[in-house]
Amino acid sequence: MKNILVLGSGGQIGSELTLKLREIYGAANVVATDLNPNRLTQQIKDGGPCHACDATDAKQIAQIVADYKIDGIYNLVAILSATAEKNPMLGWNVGMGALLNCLEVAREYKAALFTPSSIGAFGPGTPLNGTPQDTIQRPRTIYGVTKVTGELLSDYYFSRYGVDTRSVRFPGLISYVMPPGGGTTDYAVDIYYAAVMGKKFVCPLSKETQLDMMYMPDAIDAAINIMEADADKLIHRNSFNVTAMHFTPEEIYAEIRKHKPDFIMTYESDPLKQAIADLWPNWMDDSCARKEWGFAPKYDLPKMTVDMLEKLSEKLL
Ligand code: NAD
Ligand code: AKB
Repeated sequence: MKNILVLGSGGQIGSELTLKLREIYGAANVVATDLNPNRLTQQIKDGGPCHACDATDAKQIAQIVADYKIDGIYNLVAILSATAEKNPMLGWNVGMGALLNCLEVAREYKAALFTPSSIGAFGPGTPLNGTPQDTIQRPRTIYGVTKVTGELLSDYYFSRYGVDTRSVRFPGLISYVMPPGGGTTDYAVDIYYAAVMGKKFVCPLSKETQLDMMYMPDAIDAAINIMEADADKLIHRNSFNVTAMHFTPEEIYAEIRKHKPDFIMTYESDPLKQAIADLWPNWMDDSCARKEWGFAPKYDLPKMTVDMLEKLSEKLL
C-alpha cells in the first residue's frame, strides 16, 4: 500500500493507528477522516491530510479515494456493542453502511480493505474456552450480527471480485490515548483512569467474567502486519482470532493494586453489559494468526499495567 485512507480516525483505534501509519508510509500519504472532524487529535490535524467524511455516503469515500489515489483503506467505523444494543438500527446502519460502501469503493478503485471484527462475533453455541478460528458464530447482539455479516461480506468480495479484504477479531482494547466508545470491555480502560485519579471504581461486570484483551500497541501492529502479510500464506482472511491476554475484573484489580495498594474496586452489575460479556469467549485460540502471518503480541497484563499507570499519570496528574 502507498496511499492510505483511514475512516474513523477520531476513535479509540484510529487516533493511534493513523499516527503509526503516517510514520511508516509517510505523513502526506495517510488521509485521516471522521464523521466528526472535531474528534481528530491536534497531532493528527497538524500532521497530514484530514477531511470530514461520512462513511455511510459512498460518494464521499470515493471522492477522497480518487483524489488521493488511495490503494488501502482502514475502515474503523462502527457503533460498539453496548451503544449499538441500545439503538440496534443505528448499529446496523452505521456498521453495514460503512462496510458496504468501503467494499464497493475498494472494488472499483482496486484498494485493499481492513475492517476489524470482534470477539462480539461469537455467541451461544461457541466454545468459550480456546474458541477456535473456525467455529459456531450465532451472536445475539446487533453488534455481533454486523460483525459476522461483515466477515462474510468481506470474504465474499474477495472470492467474487478479488478485493484484498483482510481483518482480525479484536478483543477488548486498552489504551491511555483515547477513551473507548461505548463497548462492553470499556471497564478495563476505565479502571486504570480511576486508579490513577485516586477514585473508587465500580465495576459493571461480575468478578468472574473473563474476557480476551489486548494493549493498543499490539492491536496497531496487528492491523498493520495483517495488511502487509504475504497473501500466499493466508489460508483465512476475514477474520483472524487475535488475543494477547485474558483476565477477570478480580485479576486486573489485583494487578493494579500491586502498584496502587489503596485502590478500591466494588461491583454493581450493568445487566446489558453482563449479558453481552457472558456470551463472549473466555479466551480465543489465535494460533492461525500466529502461523499464517506471524502475529506475536508483546504485552501481557503486568507489562501493560506498568505502562498504562505510567502514561496515564503523565497525562492526568
Ligand atoms: P470508536 O467508537 O472509538 O471510533 C469510531 C469512530 O468512527 C469515531 O471517531 C466516530 O466519530 C466515527 N464514526 C462514526 N460514524 C461514522 C460515520 N458514519 N462516518 C465516519 N466516521 C464515523 O471505535 P474503535 O474502538 O476505534 O473501533 C474501531 C473498529 O474496531 C470498529 O469496527 C470496532 O467494532 C472494532 N473493534 C474495537 C474494539 C475496541 O475494544 N475498541 C474491539 C474489537 C473491535
Ligand atoms: C466492545 O466491547 O464492544 C468492543 C469489542 C470487544 O468489540 N470493545
